[in-house]
This record gives sequence, structure tokens and C-alpha cells, in this order.
Amino acid sequence: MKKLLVILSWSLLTPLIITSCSDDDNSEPENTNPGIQSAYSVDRLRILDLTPDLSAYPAADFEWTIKSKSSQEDSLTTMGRNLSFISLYTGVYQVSLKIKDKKETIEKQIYITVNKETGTYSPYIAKVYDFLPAVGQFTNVLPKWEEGDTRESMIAKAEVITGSSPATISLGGYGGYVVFGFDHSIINMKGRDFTVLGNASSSSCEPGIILVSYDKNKNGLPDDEWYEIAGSEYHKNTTIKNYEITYHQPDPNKAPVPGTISWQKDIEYIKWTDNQGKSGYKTKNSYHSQNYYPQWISSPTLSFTGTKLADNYADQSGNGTYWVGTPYGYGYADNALNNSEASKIDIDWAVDKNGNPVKLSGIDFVKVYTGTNQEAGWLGEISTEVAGAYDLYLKK
Ligand SMILES: [Ca+2]
Ligand SMILES: [Ca+2]
Ligand SMILES: [Ca+2]
Repeated sequence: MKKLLVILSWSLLTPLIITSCSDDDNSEPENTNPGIQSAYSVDRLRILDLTPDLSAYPAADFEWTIKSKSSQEDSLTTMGRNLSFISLYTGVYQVSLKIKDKKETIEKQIYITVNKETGTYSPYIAKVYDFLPAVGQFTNVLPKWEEGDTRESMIAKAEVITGSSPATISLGGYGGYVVFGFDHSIINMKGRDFTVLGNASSSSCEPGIILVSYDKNKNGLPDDEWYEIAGSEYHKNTTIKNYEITYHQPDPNKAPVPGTISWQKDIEYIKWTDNQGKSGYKTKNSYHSQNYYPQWISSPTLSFTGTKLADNYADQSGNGTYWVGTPYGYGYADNALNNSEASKIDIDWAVDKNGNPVKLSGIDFVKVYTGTNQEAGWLGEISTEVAGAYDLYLKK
């Protein structure tokens, strides 16, 4: 069975990089330089973006064709101006760019050598770039805030989710987030590509929204466009897009004193307001007496925006004693058993901010945030946990 070796994608929105020599207006059309080289080399599982200068062909069609040199068979053909190339395997790939307009068809051959990487890639998270939990019963605990900790030191503490033996961090209530990345690009092959680990069970699902991006500007930082993974709830009318919530730091005169909370008596604690005209309180419960507002944030309010899913917890006892959080279908973090198919993510589910599907050849960064704003009685607020992630192709 022939495997699909290489993934292509393109974007009409990518600004063209003008690197070609200025074209001589009198030159023969077939000599016009589209600003791409005839050969490139890239490491395995690194994205190579080719953005030819096609300004001389404003009305032309472009057809990228990729052939595995060893087999000479097309593995994928796309239309578009730019090419994003990544391969899981080493070897030399022949790529053809056909530029067709009314007058002519020009074909340019490009050879891409895919080299073995230096060292060994890890399938697991390599770095945490950002971490800001919303208010929650595990905020300031997972990871632990200590006097003197700053935004930077708390991000460093969240690095417990890296590597092959990750620990758990809590993102707190709605909107709390973590941003992490890998030491290579996760390739988007046919089917599901990576998984985010949590601590869900079949009756304790605290779904987190997942976003992906790739290092388009090649600066090594997650400052590129984010694409939301459109999970099973994305198109439902119970899902609110562009939701915004603001948490208000608790008034110390009203906040319960640590150690004084009585059993099963929840206390209105941290006020929240949202852009849907609603407001309420995050409660403090008897199990966790620390401050629930991130202690390293001095601002009196903390706001988060994103997609909000409908509440998924319900009391099945009728008397408030048995709260069950049922899973959503697919495409979320902390929403299915680790290692289950339902916890795996297909990069093809990514959409842009307008909800249009995007074709990404691979990703470098992942963002996860808590996707619901619910208090589940004595269980307290629903908060996504993240306990690692890995590339499904590299994990043996
Ligand atoms: Ca895929
Ligand atoms: Ca970047
Ligand atoms: Ca959880």
C-alpha cells in the first residue's frame, strides 16, 4: 500500500515574498523567473513554505504537483499560489509548478531534499510558551503559586506538562489557557495527528477548546494566526462564538477566610460578568481553601475570550449529590480517556476565525483553554486539565 508521503497546502492570503531578480520585460515568457529555486533542502518534519513571486501572472491558474521521485507517482495535486511542504520521510521529492494563463503554460521543476534531523525528535511537548489559568479551585495549586512567583515563573512551572512523564496543570474556569509547542512540526497526514492528555473519565469530562498554529513567520514563537479545531459542537447553536468573560478579584472583606469553609456549603466568591449580559459567582468549596484568583495577577479584573460550549454537567441524583460531566463527540481536550480515539485530534478540523476550513501541512503550536463556564454544585467550577500531549506519528 502506498502511503501518502507529503502534504501540500496553500494560501492565497500569504503575502508574496519578492525575492526574484527584476524581470526583463523583453525576455521570453518561458524565461520569466517565478522567484523560486530549482532545489531546496529541509529537515524531516519541518515546514518549507514556497511563496513564488507570481505577480507577472495576475490572472493565471497555478497547479502544484508533487511526485515522489522514487515512485514518480503523484501523491497530491493542489491549486493555489503558495506551497507548504512537509514530509515524515527522508528522500528527494520532485515538485512541479504549472502556471497557466491564456497565452501559455509554464512548468517549473523543483527538487526538495528531505534530510534526517540532527538529534532525535520527541513526540511530547517540548516547551510551554504561555500559561494563564482563570479562577478555579486548583488555581495557585496546579501548579503551585508561591510568594514572589511572577507570570514568567508560573509559565516555567507549567512546564511540568512537557516530556514523556508529564504532570497535570489546571486551567481554571472558562478561558484559562496554556500554549505549548514541540521540537518539530506535527505533520497533517490523513486521519488524526496528535492528542492532548487530560484526566477525564467517562463521567468527568471538562472539555477544553484546542487551537493550532504553525510558525509562519519562522521566529520560533507562537505569534502567528491561530486556527480553532472545530470539534463536534462547533457548528451547534448552543455554542457561543466570540464569548467574553471577566472575573473580578474577590473583595477580601467578603472572601471566605481559609479554613473556615463548612462542609458542602458553597460560598459566592468571585464575581464574573460576560458579554451575553449575564453574571454570577464562582463559588469556593470546602475542599480548596486557597485564593482562587491567580495570585500573580495584580489587575482587579481578568478577561478571556473565545468559543464557549454549552454546560455538560448535570446533577443526576436530583438532590445535588451526583454530578456527571458527559463527553462531547470529538475535538476537545480533557473530554475523553487518554489514549482513546476520541481524544485524538485531526489537524484537518482546523478553521479560521470566520469558520472556514484551512488546509495546514503541519503545526508547531497548540493552545488549549477551558471551554465551559459552569459551576457543578459541590464539585465546584468545571476546569480543563492538561497533562501532556504527543505527536501520534512519532509516539511508538
Ligand atoms: Ca490529519
Ligand atoms: Ca511565529
Ligand atoms: Ca478534568
